[in-house]
Amino acid sequence: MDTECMTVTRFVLEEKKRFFPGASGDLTILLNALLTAIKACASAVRKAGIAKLYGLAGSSNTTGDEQKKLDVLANELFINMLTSSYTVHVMASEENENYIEVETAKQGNYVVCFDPLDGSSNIDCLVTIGSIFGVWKKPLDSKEPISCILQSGEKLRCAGYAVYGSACMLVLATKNGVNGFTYDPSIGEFILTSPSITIPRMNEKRGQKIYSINEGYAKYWDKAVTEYVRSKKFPEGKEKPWANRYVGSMVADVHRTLCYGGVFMYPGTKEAKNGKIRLLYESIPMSYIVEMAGGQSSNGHCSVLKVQPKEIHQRSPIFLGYKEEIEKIEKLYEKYPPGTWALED
Ligand code: AHM
Ligand code: MG
Repeated sequence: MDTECMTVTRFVLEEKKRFFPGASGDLTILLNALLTAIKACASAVRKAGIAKLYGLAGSSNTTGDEQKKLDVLANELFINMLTSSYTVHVMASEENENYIEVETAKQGNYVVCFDPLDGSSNIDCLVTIGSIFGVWKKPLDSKEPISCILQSGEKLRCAGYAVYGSACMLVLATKNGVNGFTYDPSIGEFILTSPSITIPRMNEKRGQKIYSINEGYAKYWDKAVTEYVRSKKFPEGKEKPWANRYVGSMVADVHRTLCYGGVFMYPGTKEAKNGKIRLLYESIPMSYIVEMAGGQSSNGHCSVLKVQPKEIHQRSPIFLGYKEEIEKIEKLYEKYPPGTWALED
């Protein structure tokens, strides 16, 4: 056993000492609260079948206790752990229509937006799911909770995701870099296993040629996306076609993109002009992580981090992965602006 192991708590504390020696330590406490929620989610995901956490919420078990669906449980864990950390002012969750303001006695100076359990359609069939979060500082001049929530990705302090896959990994990004910690259930700790993660370069050996998109919606794609995907399937000359991988859990698809390279896309379509992925607690944190790891994000026009959110549950088209490929997509959107459809009705 490694008696010198770098746990995520130790890592965060050491980062604080190195880069922010005068800081209050509140962000460290906040991250610890998130870790507790994530560990509890990881444990619930592992035993969901036997604990009867699958399916719809609202049913009762034999002793009359109310049983909570996995995503309801995850949401309560995130809200309760963050509230009791005394570091959060206001939060927003995919599961709550409105923002959640922490009671005055427990308020702190941070703002957290999260998707407690992303990939819900994959829960019941045991495919990888995850949790996503972004952490901002409460702006000094903001009086209204909503203006604390509606901040762009350029103002993020840190972001991360937990992937509940064949192992559980926490990927944490700050402006000092991106690091991956694998959960060791035998000691209940996340251990640094992937230090200083960078997205591979397309032409380097570990950089794979993978495009990731729900091809089932091809009928509704615009011309830019249609042209781009066609160029991956039918490349010119001797170039080989790219592989297609699509899990349908953003955390899993983005994690693969970070590890192997490629391009992940959830574009706007004729049916859903802004796509499906939510800006504040899905697109922005994931884009921040990918950009901090040397990749690029875009909404088809500019980096997702530059977009000023206007609503809590706002959706946005998203493209992320290899920089040069995202640039190609943006060029295609210049040629075929959004709303230029590939197929007539
Ligand atoms: P959810 O937050 O309701 O789980 O939806 C978000 C998920 C993403 O994880 C994933 O990328 C996307 O939905 C898949 O959607 P689709 O089935 O339309 O391809
Ligand atoms: Mg989600």
